[in-house]
Amino acid sequence: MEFSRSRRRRVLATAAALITAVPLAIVATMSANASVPSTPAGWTLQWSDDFNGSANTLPSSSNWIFDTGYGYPGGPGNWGTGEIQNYTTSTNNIKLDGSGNLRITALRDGSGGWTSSRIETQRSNFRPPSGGKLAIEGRIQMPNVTGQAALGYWPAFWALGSPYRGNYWNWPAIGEFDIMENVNGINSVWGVLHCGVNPGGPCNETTGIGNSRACPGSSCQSAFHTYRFEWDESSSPKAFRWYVDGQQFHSVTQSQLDATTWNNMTSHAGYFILLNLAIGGAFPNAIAGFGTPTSATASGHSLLVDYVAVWTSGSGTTPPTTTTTTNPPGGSGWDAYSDIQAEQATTRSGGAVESADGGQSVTQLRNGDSLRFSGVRFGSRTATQFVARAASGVSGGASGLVEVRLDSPTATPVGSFAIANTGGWQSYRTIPANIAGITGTHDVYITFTSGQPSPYVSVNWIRFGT
Ligand SMILES: [Ca+2]
Repeated sequence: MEFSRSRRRRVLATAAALITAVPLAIVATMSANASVPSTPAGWTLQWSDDFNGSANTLPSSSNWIFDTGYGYPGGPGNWGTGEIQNYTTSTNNIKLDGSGNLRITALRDGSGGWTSSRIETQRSNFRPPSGGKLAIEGRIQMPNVTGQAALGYWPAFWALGSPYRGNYWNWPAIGEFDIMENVNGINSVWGVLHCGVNPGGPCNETTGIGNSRACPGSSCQSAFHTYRFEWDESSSPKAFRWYVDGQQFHSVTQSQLDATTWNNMTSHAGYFILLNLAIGGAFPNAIAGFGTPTSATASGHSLLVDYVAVWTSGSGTTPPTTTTTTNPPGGSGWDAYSDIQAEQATTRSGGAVESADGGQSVTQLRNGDSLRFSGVRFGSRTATQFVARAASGVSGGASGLVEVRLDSPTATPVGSFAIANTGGWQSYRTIPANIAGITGTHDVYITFTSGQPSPYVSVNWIRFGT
């Protein structure tokens, strides 16, 4: 989704001329709702959304985060791509159609500005089990508009590495899988890997390593097609593969990339999935050869998504190992306003318990690790501060986030702080962070997110303040 693909201009200059009209009857037939396919033997359904809600309602906020405006807070402007639209949560731009589909619509307002929508999964840990496979699949009809009226339309179904969330400046090292992209109403699907460094690097940024092809049978615009991405850790070499309607059209293998690049995008907690309909930006401009949209671009066309589903196969376990204890002893939960010892976490995923800082700490925590404390009592007072006793000896200018989430390891963090080298692994500091107000009793998850794979923090204890 990111940045320009100017090298493709030559390949596609004649593609638009090949698009032919499709009878409306076929469109109606192909628009019929399907369901998430049954799970094949050997696979496990990890997550899905069939978009089966009532007409004119928003998609589930349990499944999706709504991205709004012109960029992430603190992130690059125009979402890093030059796209011009304002993303909203209006049902004029995003809604369920009542027939089992999500509908994202791009609209031009009276002053020439555009609105549209973009969503991303709450979950950000989609990855294969060790030695297994991950499949991300969506059944999608691109906006049914072609030619001059389609200039600037840029629908996308894609995934970003979880460390991007909350950081926004670690692209492309954290990895990006473009499962389906399309611009300007051309009958073509692009599949692209972004990785490494920008510009240039092993993924030839900002172009990425990509391929494209026409949709099988009916055009991409006139009918639903199934777009699928697989991450295969069972093959040798390990591989990424892209499919449309079951036909593979692109692959990238581990042997094409250096070990650091591969590890940086495959060793973190996993990926989150995005759906959006952009207007304008580097990619459609490069393919058109001029700025888009234009006065000929037609308002009101929609990206339709029947379902998105994620499966895994393989029985391997995903590191890090998880340790579950019965802490706190007696099961009575913790007082949020007293020290909560990290090594007593109800569930510890990653790290190691070692003597440190006059007691015990969970040391060597890295991206994707977490600590869960079951039943932390905040009571009727409102906690507005999070404090952690932490140390870091990470080298090379690396850093990471220590995040607080409530009741789910994938909930949006209520607060966080960044930590870099504190002067050594034994140099503990008491570090505060502001948090959204908390009352009541919650399972508290401390999650660790970084754009690099090395351990970057040890934690002795945490507590909350008012
Ligand atoms: Ca559906």
